Amino acid sequence: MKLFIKRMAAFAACLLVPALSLADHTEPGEHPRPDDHAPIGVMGDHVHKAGEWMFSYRFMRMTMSGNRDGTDSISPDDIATTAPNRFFGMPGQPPTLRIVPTEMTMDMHMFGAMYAPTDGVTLMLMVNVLDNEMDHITFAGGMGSERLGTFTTRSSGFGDTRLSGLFTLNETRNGRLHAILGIEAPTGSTSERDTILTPMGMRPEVRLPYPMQLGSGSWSAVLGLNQSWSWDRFSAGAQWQSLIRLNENGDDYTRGDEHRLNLWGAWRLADRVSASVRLEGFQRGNTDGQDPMIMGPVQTADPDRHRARRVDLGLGLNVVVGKGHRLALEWVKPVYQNLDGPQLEVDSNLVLGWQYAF
Ligand SMILES: [Cu+2]
Repeated sequence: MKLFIKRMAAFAACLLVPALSLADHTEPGEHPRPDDHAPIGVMGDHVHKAGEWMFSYRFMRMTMSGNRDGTDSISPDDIATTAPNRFFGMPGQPPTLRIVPTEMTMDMHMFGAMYAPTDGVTLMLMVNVLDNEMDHITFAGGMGSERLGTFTTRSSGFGDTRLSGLFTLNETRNGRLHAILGIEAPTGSTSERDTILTPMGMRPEVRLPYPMQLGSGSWSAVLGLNQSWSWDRFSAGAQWQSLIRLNENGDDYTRGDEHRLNLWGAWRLADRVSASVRLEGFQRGNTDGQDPMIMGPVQTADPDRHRARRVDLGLGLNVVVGKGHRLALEWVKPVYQNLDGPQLEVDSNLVLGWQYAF
């Protein structure tokens, strides 16, 4: 799978070079506005004209570092000595969390296709390839602050796949409102395994906790509304999008629903370049039910330690590089995080994207 990811990245790079060289062969006025599309971290923000196609590739790297309980930071030593283990009482389970995640990197390669059968309807398909890595500290035995060692778990492969329709509801000279209606299929694995280090010094291979799994295992509905406005040098948008789980998965649990509210503004700095500012409110619920194969003195194995509420600030750039080609970049940083913890907190999210419409 690592090789596959490298090949896809090389493929994307091969596409970027001709895209950039095309930039010199375009007449003024022949290309669309750079801010016709929202900041690259927003999905389903724009529609296409009848018969138009668009292909896109996004690379997203989310970095998580350090832990939080509510809005307060909590150290690994405090977690290991004070945070209760929900599995305590079962054979070999200590009273507190003796394995503490310290960092996580989530790389997502997102491949998208859009097609508009009519002016009022745009169809969108999104396929993800994920590459996750999580670092941990293992504390020795059932109590105390002595550290036994560290270990890293990894998982990679296809995530869940999303098919949605964007339906224009209202269009005025300066604005457009569309509905987002879709379905997410459970194509991502929920049974990834890797080797861990236990507080007793053993190294078994186990099913990884929920945040390291690649998919939700459930079918989900995608619902949303998107309003965009544009004026001469300025544009703005607002979007609500929710992911609602429709059924319990085959491993006896349902991941929490996700809700996002986005507001953005973009300024055209030049004919082909726009800069953007975005605020996103994000909420994810706890996991309902429990996978009987996931158990251990670690916060990630606890279904009641997944809830997150966050406000993120994003700074972005959109560039039109040639006829139909766009490059975009966005850097996103949380300004508020409230977690059912202890839980790893988001440090930053970087999104790079290429889009080609024809
Ligand atoms: Cu598109």
